[in-house]
Amino acid sequence: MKSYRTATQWGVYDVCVENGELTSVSGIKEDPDPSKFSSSLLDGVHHPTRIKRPAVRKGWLEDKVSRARHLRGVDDFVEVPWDELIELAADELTRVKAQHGNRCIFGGSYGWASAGRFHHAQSQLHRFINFFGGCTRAMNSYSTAAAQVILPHVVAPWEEVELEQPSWQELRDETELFVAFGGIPLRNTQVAYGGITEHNSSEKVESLLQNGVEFINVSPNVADLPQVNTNQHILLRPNTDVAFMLGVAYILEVEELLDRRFLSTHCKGYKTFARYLLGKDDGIPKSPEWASAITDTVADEIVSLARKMASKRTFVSGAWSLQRAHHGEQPFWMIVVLSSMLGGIGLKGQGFGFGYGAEGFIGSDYLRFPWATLPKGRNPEGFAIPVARIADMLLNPGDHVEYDGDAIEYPDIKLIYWAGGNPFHHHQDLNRLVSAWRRPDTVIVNEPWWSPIAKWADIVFPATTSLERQDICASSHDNYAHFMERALKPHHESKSDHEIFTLLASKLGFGERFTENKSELEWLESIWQRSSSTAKSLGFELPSFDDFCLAGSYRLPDRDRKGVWLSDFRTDPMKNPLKTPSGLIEIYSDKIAGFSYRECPGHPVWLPPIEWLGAELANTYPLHLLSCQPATRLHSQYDQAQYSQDRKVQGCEVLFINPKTAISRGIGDGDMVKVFNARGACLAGARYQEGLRRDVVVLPTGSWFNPAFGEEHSLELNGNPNALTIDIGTSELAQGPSAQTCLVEIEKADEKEKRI
Ligand SMILES: Nc1nc2c(c(=O)[nH]1)N[C@H]1C(S)=C(S)[C@@H](COP(=O)(O)OP(=O)(O)OC[C@H]3O[C@@H](n4cnc5c(=O)[nH]c(N)nc54)[C@H](O)[C@@H]3O)O[C@H]1N2
Ligand SMILES: Nc1nc2c(c(=O)[nH]1)N[C@H]1C(S)=C(S)[C@@H](COP(=O)(O)OP(=O)(O)OC[C@H]3O[C@@H](n4cnc5c(=O)[nH]c(N)nc54)[C@H](O)[C@@H]3O)O[C@H]1N2
Ligand SMILES: [Mo]
Repeated sequence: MKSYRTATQWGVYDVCVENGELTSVSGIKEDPDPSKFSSSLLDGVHHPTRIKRPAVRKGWLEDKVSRARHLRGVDDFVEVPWDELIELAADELTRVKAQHGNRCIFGGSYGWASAGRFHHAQSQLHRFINFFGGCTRAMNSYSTAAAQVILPHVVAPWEEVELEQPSWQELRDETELFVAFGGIPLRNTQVAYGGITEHNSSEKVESLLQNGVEFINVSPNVADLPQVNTNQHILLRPNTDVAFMLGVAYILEVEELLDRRFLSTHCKGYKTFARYLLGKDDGIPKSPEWASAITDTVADEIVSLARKMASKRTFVSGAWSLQRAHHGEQPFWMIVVLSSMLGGIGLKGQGFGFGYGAEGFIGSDYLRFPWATLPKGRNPEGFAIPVARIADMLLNPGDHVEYDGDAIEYPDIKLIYWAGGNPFHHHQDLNRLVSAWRRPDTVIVNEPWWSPIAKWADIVFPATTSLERQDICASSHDNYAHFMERALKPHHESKSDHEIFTLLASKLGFGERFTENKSELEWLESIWQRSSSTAKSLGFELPSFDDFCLAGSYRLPDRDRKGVWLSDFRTDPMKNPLKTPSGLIEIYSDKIAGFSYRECPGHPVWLPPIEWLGAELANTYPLHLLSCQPATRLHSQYDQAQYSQDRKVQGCEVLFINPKTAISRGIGDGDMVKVFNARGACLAGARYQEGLRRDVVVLPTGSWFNPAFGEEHSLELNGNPNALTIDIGTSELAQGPSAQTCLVEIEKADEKEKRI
């Protein structure tokens, strides 16, 4: 038996291996609270769903003209030797490039893949494809697309907000009142992009509670902050946070509880916004009564919360999910405006922040060290679409999409290459994606498992998992770097993404440019060397690469944080302007107003989403579906493993439902239900949950997409919420995903449906 160190995006683990099989997975001593689903590796890595050999879809191989595209997703695969499939893929890439140009290759390949700086699947793909002449890429993330576009206009670049916003320590010591829109769902802090060493978010929230910080959870679900008392929850309708905040802002304005000085010295456009707030032009004062009718909360509670917020050192946070909804730019903009009215921005423990409870690194105060990455070169095409507009692009070549002041023309995609992401997990309205996905001539995918993205491909290269290769885990928001050891032999004939692209690059004549003649270990060493030079320039030394490998882990120096985020700006906004056009907080943005967007005017506004509980459609589909992140896995990864499967109902994802809502439909705890709307339907297993609004149901994401008979508009059998969600952009500004804007109805599933 031998022990190896490995790292995942849900923690660092020591794994034991006996006779080529994993026998145990244990959290390392530095981690006080390892992820609950760490055991997934045990049976997940060598699961029967692993891809053993290169494979090609039958219809694609046999029908050279139409490629039997209508069978993509339901067809059989045949195994083909590596050299043959590499040749087929290289020939197809060459054909598409020659006939249609590189822009007709989509290499967006969004997704989380695995931890490790060298074997990062997208980086490997992008390096390969850049040398090949480039491709159409995707910009921004499903996580925070709307935030990434709105916040730089209003206050600061997203990276700055994410990494510089107040730390848990500061909030613990200085905050009196913490108002959390969307709560602080600790299940999500099990993971962090690129890796996480010390899971300590629950400890941190506990320390705030111990220190007497008062929390208010404004969310449709008490489970988003279960630590606090009943009277500290305000259960509002989903997607109505802006109306709620406007009601609060109205009281601040009319009761003169706002910091007019801060608004005039540090912000631009409050006067215009105040006209809207008071209803000067539209005749609708955004009063607590007005807000109460929209949000279905009590007007008096809005009034008293406003007074309390003005009288205490208040911090306002927003969960990322708030902006993953139609008009998702607005709640984040409004949080900045509300905090500006309170006037505490740049003071200790006050102001605003986002995503406390989104990932484990949020609120940490580690040194933000820019670790070196795999050099990816330049995309000669230099062209990208907003990430969540993929189905639109595939369906409407030649059309234009508005995005942040530009009109982007959709290319006519002929070939998709995906490595390290799963659009049949992450995209909305999967029935629509199915139609779109069948348009290109060819889909090539590198994947370890026969997960949905592999099943929906034509050419499938079996990829290794991180346990089958060596790597460095080092994330710019973690306080450690780890050497990831190779614990297992590659599964059957699988190869790392790097080896796959090396074979392709060699076939296409640029193998040496791609590999620089470096071995895996030499690449790791070069990443370490470049990081060492950066460390030197910042005044500290990394150990030698050999010493690092020997030790297994390296802890970065502590951060010497000077001052509070935005305190310089607060002290002197002229000397220390923000990176916004005016250098001030933009409550009104001339630039955004200049775009003349219907769905994103010049200051934050309440715009009813296309679907919500106040819409007429709620008469037909009376429940708001929230599809939060799963507690039992990372997205769709290791859904096949026992840990995730054991927490399902008859193999279906659990749908959380208020007992009263369930009983009124004759649904018992543990019953199978059908969730449906005009876009689709899926099965799920009902679980009663007190403390959830009666008109809201929650179905976590990540069940492997499994439409009955693989057909469009059929019943999805595993409980994937994206069979139901809507595929529209947040607005013309950011074009982010609107997953949280979705009405449905549910009924008890009949016996026939359960048997499919
Ligand atoms: N309804 C709804 N939908 C959502 C969301 C929501 O809130 N609601 N959230 C959205 C968000 S925030 C996100 S970030 C996305 C996440 O969506 P994704 O990041 O696309 O989901 P993952 O399941 O992590 O996909 C990773 C894929 O990479 C594969 N993989 C792992 N390691 C390797 C490797 O080394 N090489 C290769 N080639 N492949 C590998 C895995 O098997 C898996 O298929 O989902 C989005 N979708
Ligand atoms: N275990 C685990 N953790 C994860 C992930 C995972 O797959 N598994 N994925 C990671 C990723 S990629 C991301 S981007 C983050 C996402 O982090 P978040 O976006 O914060 O996560 P969600 O779970 O989608 O939503 C958090 C809560 O917001 C509430 N909410 C939803 N809509 C509304 C609304 O309109 N108003 C209000 N007030 N509240 C609302 C829901 O009740 C939900 O529980 O999570 C990360 N963490
Ligand atoms: Mo995300």
